[in-house]
Amino acid sequence: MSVERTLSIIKPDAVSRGLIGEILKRFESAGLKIAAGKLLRLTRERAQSFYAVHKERPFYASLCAYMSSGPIFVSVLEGQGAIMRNREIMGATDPAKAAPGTIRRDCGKDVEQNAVHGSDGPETAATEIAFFFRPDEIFRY
Ligand code: DAT
Ligand code: MG
Repeated sequence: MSVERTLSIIKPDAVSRGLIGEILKRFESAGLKIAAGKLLRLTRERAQSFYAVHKERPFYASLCAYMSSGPIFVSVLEGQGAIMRNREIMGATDPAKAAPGTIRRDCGKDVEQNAVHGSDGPETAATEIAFFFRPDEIFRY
């Protein structure tokens, strides 16, 4: 397995409940390094752009309203197989169906307010990292 980078977002529901530290600790405990990070708030338009792949889905408008409702913490995670490793730590999309010990099971509220986002493959990881970070903002370990 090669060293990969993936984009993580700690979503508004988790930031508002003071869970940034708890979630970053889980990434670090799993051996993922934080190569970049910042707190920001998306405009509605930026949220629509980030989730454009879902624009035909019934939950798209609600998702974009929610993702622009407050600050988010975006980070680049780096490590062996980081993309799938992060998805494992996150758990299934719906917190009620996520495995015990996963971030979504422990920190998510419902299928929309599910605490974290993680890139789902190498191409989306590259696109999503570039959506938030310039190359010089990403640390090279
Ligand atoms: P994931 O975030 O696990 O990659 P996804 O890409 O299918 O899941 O969906 C993106 C986000 O959209 C998800 O984190 C929360 C929201 N979402 C997905 N399915 C939903 C549903 N049935 N109702 C409401 N929001 C949903
Ligand atoms: Mg997805």
